[in-house]
Amino acid sequence: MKIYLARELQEANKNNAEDNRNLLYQNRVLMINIIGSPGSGKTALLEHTLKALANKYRIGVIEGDLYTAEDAKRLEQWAYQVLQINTEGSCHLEANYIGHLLSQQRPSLLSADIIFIENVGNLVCPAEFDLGEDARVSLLSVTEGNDKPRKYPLAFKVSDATLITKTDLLPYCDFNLDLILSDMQKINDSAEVIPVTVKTGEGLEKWYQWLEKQLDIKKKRHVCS
Ligand SMILES: Nc1nc2c(ncn2[C@@H]2O[C@H](COP(=O)(O)OP(=O)(O)OP(=O)(O)O)[C@@H](O)[C@H]2O)c(=O)[nH]1
Ligand SMILES: [Mg+2]
Repeated sequence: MKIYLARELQEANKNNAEDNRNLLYQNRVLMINIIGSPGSGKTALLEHTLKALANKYRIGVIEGDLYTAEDAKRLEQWAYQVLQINTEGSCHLEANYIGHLLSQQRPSLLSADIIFIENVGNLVCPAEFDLGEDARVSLLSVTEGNDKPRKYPLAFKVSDATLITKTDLLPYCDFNLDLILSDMQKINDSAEVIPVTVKTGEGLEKWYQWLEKQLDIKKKRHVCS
């Protein structure tokens, strides 16, 4: 019975994700779903990204959090709009939450150029739920240890890019970047892996270039259709 319900839930999520994808396509908005463990640096990355790109693009953010709006408050001064979803204890976002927000609660968010979703901090469940995004980005901080790609492969397998965060802490952590890069290659050889730190800004330019490439890909899809 449990297996049956889980399958039904996944099936419904898949349909809702497809509806979201169509809505985003019609409105020419790029949506990026950011996943990673609690504290891996998702909000810090968004703070820097918004600061760097908000004068060039209209950027909306959907913040997924169990109970608080603390991350949303950190971002609102740079964002076109920030919307908070509190899951009340659930460990991931689902496509119907995003669909409800975009089609009913706040359709004006669809006037953004980019919508970032910060998923609930968790390396397991968010990997299982497609939200209808154009691209998924996973974060792995150097403080989390060498074994995470092997222990939580799905998060990296379903990602279009992985950011290795907090690289300023590499001298103090037992983290082997070469080993991680080789494991990532085995799990998903098409995802770009970008080491970054918000402390010095090293690597962020490459991340912004990756984002702009996604905007170009989306634009070309419209031209070709
Ligand atoms: N040294 C260093 N610290 C960082 C970096 N990025 C983030 N941090 C710190 O890591 C902690 C967690 O960062 P957040 O951005 O809040 O992490 P998060 O992934 O959004 O966390 P949750 O939303 O709770 O899942 C904060 O104290 C940040 O200042 C970095 O590049 N270098
Ligand atoms: Mg956060």
